[in-house]
Amino acid sequence: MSDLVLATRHNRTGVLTINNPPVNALSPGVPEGIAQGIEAFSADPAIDAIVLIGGGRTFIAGADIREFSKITASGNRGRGPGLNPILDRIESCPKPVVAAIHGTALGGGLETAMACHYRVAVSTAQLGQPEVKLGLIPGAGGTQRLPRLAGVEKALAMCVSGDPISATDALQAGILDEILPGDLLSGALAFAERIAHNPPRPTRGRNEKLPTPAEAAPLFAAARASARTRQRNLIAPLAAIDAIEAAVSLPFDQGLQREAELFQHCLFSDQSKALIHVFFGEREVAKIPDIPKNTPVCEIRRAAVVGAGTMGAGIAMVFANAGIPVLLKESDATALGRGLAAITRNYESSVKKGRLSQAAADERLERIQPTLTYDGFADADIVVEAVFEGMALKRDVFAELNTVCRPSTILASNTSTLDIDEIASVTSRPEMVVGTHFFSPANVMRLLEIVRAERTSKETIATCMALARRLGKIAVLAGNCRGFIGNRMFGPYRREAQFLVEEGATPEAVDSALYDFGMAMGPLATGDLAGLDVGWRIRKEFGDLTDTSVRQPRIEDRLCELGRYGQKTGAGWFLYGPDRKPTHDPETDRIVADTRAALGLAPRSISPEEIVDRTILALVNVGARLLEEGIALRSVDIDIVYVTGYGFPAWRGGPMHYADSLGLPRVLARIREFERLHGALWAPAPLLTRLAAANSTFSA
Ligand code: 3H9
Repeated sequence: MSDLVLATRHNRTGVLTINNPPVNALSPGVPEGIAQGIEAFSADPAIDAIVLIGGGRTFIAGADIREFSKITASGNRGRGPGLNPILDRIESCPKPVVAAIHGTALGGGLETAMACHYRVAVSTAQLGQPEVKLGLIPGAGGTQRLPRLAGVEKALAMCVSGDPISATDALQAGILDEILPGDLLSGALAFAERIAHNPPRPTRGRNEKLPTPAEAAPLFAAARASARTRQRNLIAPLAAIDAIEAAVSLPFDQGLQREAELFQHCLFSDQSKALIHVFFGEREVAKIPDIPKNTPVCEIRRAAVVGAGTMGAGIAMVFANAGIPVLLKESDATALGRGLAAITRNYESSVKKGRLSQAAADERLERIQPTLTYDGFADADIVVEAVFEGMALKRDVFAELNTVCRPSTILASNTSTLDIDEIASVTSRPEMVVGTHFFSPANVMRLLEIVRAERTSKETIATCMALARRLGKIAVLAGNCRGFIGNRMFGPYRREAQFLVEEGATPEAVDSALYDFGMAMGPLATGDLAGLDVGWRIRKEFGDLTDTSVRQPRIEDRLCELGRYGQKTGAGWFLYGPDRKPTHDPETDRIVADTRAALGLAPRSISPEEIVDRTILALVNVGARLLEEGIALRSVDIDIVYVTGYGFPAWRGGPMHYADSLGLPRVLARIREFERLHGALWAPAPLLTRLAAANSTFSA
């Protein structure tokens, strides 16, 4: 028998322990090992019941996701019957089989557990069918067995959202038979002894919770309507609904057949390839080639934030939410009061929405200590500066922090664009200075760009990467340049959006083309949300407004001159009422028309396809430059920045994956066309030219 599955005996119970660290994925050898174990114990007269349990930290976290890319790369759509014959073997075992669950039973892991006759778990276990998050549906009977155990409504909720549920929830739903206190294996053995002589109860035959097709029809209609709006553009949620519908309308084996067809369709889709790229990418970005895993890190017990504006207040909440006490400093009492009021409102709203208990909210609020002085900063292990975006002010703050903080305190700047080397130069500890660029709202957005300056030490970076994980963030390491990865690319993206308006597109047409492409929001409405004045101030700081060497976008500067900063002033590109929904503003039309006239541009008709290519390929071209300059370590780092911080659709995998999927020769040809029409701003990045010539990809 394979050493991935260990068979042992405990009195008259056979135990199969899966040993495939770290997450006991169903890699080749694991399902076969389980099947062999079941066979052997079935045939053994000294065994009455069988327990299936995970070794290490978890039950089975699902199929081995790496295997999927091998299947799709082989192009073999006629994949064999997969896991089903093995699950069939478990389900038809004449002796009761008990799944004993700790950690997570996800995807194929839950499917395996559901093929067992009983399921017990520890109270901290989580169960789920997360396949949709990978652009897939459960492919080993999950859509057929789950509705039989938990009913159609619960099965729909789990398979369509992909979110895991707690053991308590699973017990109530009928997925679990018992939650065991104490040691899982001992509890499961006792349970197995108790039920050893019960007749096995195959899940496939438990039809009592299945409604008739007519009864279930409204549930499926509602699920489809909700998926179409809440999971816009995604094919897997709808496929999961179709598969669960088959559980209601077809006998079990035909239902399995239907599930297999839908699974295959999803597996070979571009969406699934992109989502799997994002799954591994989110983990890959934590690995920094020149910073080994064993690099020493400092323990972060206390933090401090300077600046209680939108970003500072949000960052203080991030620390408090992770259990880290934090000082929040402002220079004047009114601003501090405003920051604290915003934090309090935020926690109150979470309590009202049922996302947080009152006690937890109080505890978090207590961890945030407001202050008008630097008293207590000497105890902080890290300070995050989040003051106004201007170099002079940042230099003053860092010079002061350098004197009030211990020499071992990490000094981090939340700047979104400014030079970290220059900021570090005013301190006597440049090795402890780093950029930590949070995204707004800081307590919600998952991305954290960690910016490595010339002299930032490996320990400082390793500490910040580890801290990010503790804060629940996905950290991506960026080099030091104007805008780092995210904003350096966002500049040309938004520049092209504005040029398109100057050339003839309406602001609505630009935003809707990109929304339809899958972006969470159009680029112009995004500017209105972030505040157009932010970019304007930066453009002034960098002298862009007077730079005549390249074409400059003009409309947004004009909007700012008129005090139209976006949502916060009620108008920017669009007009905003109390509901904050963008609506058409004739005043913008006038400003656009005046700007076009001043620039001597006659408006032309522009297709949605051109809008997408001009903006998205601008991202790709700068992305290629960032790779060449070493600002981004790998193309996947750029993808993760865009998917987690800029609303780029995960199902397109990020801008660089998207370019790879189009084919780089095609991308280059389009960029060359734009260069011919629009000049030097579109000069293709040399890396792109080289890769396209070799018909290669960014990820290769
Ligand atoms: C499925 O089951 C389809 C079936 O319906 C059909 C079957 C025919 N495979 O996340 P972590 C790696 S689809 C391969 O850092 P955590 C991961 O890349 C699958 N590798 O740990 C990382 O590697 P590295 C449905 C996997 O404690 C390491 O394990 N299941 C898999 O923060 C540690 O991972 C899912 O979608 C895998 N399935 O979180 C579950 N899972 O160290 C996906 C993990 O080299 N997994 N790895 O970077 C998860 O959600 C989380 O990993 C989990 C642990 C919650 C389990």
